[in-house]
Amino acid sequence: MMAHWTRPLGDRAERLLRDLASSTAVPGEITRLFLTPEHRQAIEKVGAWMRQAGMTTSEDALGTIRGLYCPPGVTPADKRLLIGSHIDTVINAGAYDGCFGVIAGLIAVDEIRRRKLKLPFAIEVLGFGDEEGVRFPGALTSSQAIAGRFDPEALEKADKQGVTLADAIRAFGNDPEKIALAAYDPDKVMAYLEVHIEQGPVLEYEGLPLGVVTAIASVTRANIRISGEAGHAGTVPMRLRHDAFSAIAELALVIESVAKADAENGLVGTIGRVEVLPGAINVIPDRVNATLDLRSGTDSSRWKALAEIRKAAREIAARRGVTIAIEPFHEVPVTPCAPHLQNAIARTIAELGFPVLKLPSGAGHDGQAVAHLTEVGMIFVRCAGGISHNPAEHATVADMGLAIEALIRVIEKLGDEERNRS
Ligand code: HGY
Ligand code: MN
Ligand code: MN
Repeated sequence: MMAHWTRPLGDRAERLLRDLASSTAVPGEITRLFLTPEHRQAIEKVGAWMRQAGMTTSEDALGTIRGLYCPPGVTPADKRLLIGSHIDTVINAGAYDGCFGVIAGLIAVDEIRRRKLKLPFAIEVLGFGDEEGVRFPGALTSSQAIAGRFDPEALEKADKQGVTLADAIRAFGNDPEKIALAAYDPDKVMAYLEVHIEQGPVLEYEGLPLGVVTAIASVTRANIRISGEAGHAGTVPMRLRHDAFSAIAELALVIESVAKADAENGLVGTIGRVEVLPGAINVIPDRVNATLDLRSGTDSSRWKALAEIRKAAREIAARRGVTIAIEPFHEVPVTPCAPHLQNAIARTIAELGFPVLKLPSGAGHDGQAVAHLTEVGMIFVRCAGGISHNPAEHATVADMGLAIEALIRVIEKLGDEERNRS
């Protein structure tokens, strides 16, 4: 019965998500990269929904849209609970990754206001714009900024069109000089909560709508640059070739076997992009630019895997007469979720009538950056087939309604904890 009662919350979320999905670079699919016109449109939509939910809105220098709600008796000078996720997407994305966490936050605030729930703190909902890190090298830049951890060197990094982050910020109507103002005072922040689809198959397999996240996996993102020797595809015998593509192909299989060998730590390795040059059908490739995404549930197993991959790369390079450079450009350690937040989420899921499952996140989240500012808690929502970063990504209205009700009840629990503390 409880699930039925929360369904209207999910219906509302679905409507807003469908609207948000239409802010895209490519009609018919969802592609919304950082600091693009479609990102601007999404900010306008989310800002309007936040204001309709009784929040006052602001936008920081990196385009994070913020909605602040002060319950009766609370002022903006008081401590605030942060709730957030991201509204940027990967290419040809699903409609729920990130966006549902922002929509869930604003609907939860509207419900808290409607139910006249008393809280001893303010709530600020944040819609980050660069969690995916698809347009510029690096990721989590907007959530790093609120945590006071933005790296100014990122401003000079360029996208594929050669536009630097600094220029993109200015073209977006903001001022890179003001990024430091985006940072919160840690003493004024209570905690950060993020609701996110699981992006994996576990909750669906266990038949559960919600889960408690224990930690967010560690990640290394690296560029792999290979240099060999171009040659005529018809005249150079195989034994005399220095084929850059054959080298990346061999290294890719090594990465796959290294990851498969450490499934217990949840090690995964992915080569998501390979550029083969010069790219002519009858020329032996002399250059390859590829990307490596390496993740694990422990930092030590990720470092060990990276060392094995580097060792194999040295052997392949020597044998094939090519050079192979593996250049990490983004590293995030394992991010644990705060035990007391896990506990509040677990008690809430049990209250809603479901078994409590605690699980790690293989996907990265803004919480990895916000963890440098405050304690982080995450609620996972079941998604169909565990599919994500794919237009087939889907969460049911029923599960989204339960997730929003759970978020509201966790906020209430944090209010009780805060009152008992003071
Ligand atoms: O790549 C990730 O794990 C996240 O979806 N950005
Ligand atoms: Mn996400
Ligand atoms: Mn994602």
